[in-house]
Amino acid sequence: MERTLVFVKPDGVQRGLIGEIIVRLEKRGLKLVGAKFMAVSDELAAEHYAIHEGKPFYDSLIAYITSSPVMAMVWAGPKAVEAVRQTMGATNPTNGEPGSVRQDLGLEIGRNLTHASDSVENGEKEIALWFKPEELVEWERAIDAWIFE
Ligand code: IDP
Ligand code: MG
Repeated sequence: MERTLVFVKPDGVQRGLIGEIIVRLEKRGLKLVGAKFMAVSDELAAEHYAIHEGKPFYDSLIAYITSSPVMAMVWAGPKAVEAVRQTMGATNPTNGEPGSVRQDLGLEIGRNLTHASDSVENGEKEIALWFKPEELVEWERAIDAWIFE
């Protein structure tokens, strides 16, 4: 089953929105397979956002993500990468995706509440960067047959 890395960014944690964001992913039918509440080191931030190095927003992005703890999670499901990106919405919250986390709960691109992997390949790389294999849980969910055809 496809997996994706999600984290509730420091603004989501400070605003008390961890639960709200988890509820949306749970209700969608996605399955939680890993979670940890953690501080992000400068090294992890730099590795995770290496692709954005040199961009005008890079320094403020690193400062933002390391400013306060995050809630990191791995979610699984059919087309989990696409489904989670959809639930989170556009990178810029005002780019209009009503019903999405970022549009419903946010206003600014530099305070857009969540991260979600953008491809299956990057998802697996990010999961390996953020989680040790033993931190991921393989489990049977009793309702799976009612969500996964
Ligand atoms: P994504 O999170 O939707 O995948 P990316 O383009 O990968 O978006 O950018 C990573 C993160 O960098 C964004 O979620 C946002 O926090 C921040 N970011 C991207 N573009 C800008 C910008 O133009 N100004 C400020 N922050 C930005
Ligand atoms: Mg991205």
